[in-house]
Amino acid sequence: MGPLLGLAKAFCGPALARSGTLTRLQTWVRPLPTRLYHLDGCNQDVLAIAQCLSKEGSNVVVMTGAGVSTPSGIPDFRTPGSGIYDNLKQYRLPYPEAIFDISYFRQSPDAFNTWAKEFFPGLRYHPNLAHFFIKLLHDKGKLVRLYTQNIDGLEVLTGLPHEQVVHAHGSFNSASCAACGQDADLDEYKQSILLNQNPRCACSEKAPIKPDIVFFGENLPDRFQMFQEDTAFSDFLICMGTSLEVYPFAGIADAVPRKVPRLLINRTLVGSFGSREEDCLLLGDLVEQVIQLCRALGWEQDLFDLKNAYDKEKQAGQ
Ligand code: CNA
Repeated sequence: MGPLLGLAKAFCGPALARSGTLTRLQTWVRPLPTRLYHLDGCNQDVLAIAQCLSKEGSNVVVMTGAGVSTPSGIPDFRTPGSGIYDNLKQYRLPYPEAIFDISYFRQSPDAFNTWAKEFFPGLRYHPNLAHFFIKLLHDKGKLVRLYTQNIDGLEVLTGLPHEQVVHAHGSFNSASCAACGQDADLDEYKQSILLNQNPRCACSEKAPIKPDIVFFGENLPDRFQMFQEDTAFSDFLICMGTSLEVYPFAGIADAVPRKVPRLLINRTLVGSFGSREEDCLLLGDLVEQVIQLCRALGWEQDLFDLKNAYDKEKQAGQ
């Protein structure tokens, strides 16, 4: 076991210590004192940030959350008014997180299946400039890996190679029984969901089938462990569109060495950003901030070229 995994286990408590694997948890057991988080502690000068990324960043680790996909029309969890947690009344859930809770899903899959029908990847939503910025980092030879909490698959639609992405909370690329784990036929599963059915396994428990996304209380995929090596050798971290409230994912931001510059692009200051000398911050709308940063890097045209090529291909395919 690596020292960082040991640390994660020490913080995340008995669930991890018991299983030897990393389990998706809703909150951090021991948050850092809030006085450490301060806007003033961050470099907010976009030109200086671009210069630093140009100069230092040849091994960039990117981490993303639901905020990266809100400009594509997919609501996040926690933005007041539009976030999923504020719009759950129709599902009559006992508590908001139940929609992604494995125990609740086994009893009542309807809420999740209704959500899945609308958000099934590749049907209604398309990548936006924030996703293409990550592809651009890859094209420029700077990206080590993207770690994403998102299950919408939009980052892959940009053409980012699969090996460059870790879907920390799984994806809709496969489906299986929530009880016996038997693989399900993905096309059949998708058709049933689109027809408002609740697909079930033929096993003795007749348990509901779920896509292989990681619910609260389930283990993260083995590939997530790559973050230990990736962060150890990183020279720049970019964190975008996440509240950093779900662990162990959020711990990636703290796993990079202290001398490594960390850039947060988000509407609000989150996690431990502001507590380190090298921390940088671009506060506000993600897409606007990404455009500003690309302009400062001299990459703006490249960014729009990627998006335009995608849009053209999409139109040709219709
Ligand atoms: P969250 O807790 O809802 O946080 C989102 C963050 O992004 C917040 O800090 C927002 O302020 C910020 N944000 C939202 N829109 C913008 C914007 N346009 N510009 C700048 N900042 C913005 O979401 P997290 O990802 O942190 O929560 C973790 C969960 C959410 C993950 O496990 C996901 O599985 C889950 N989720 C995923 C999706 C998806 O796949 N697109 C959608 C909803 C929820």
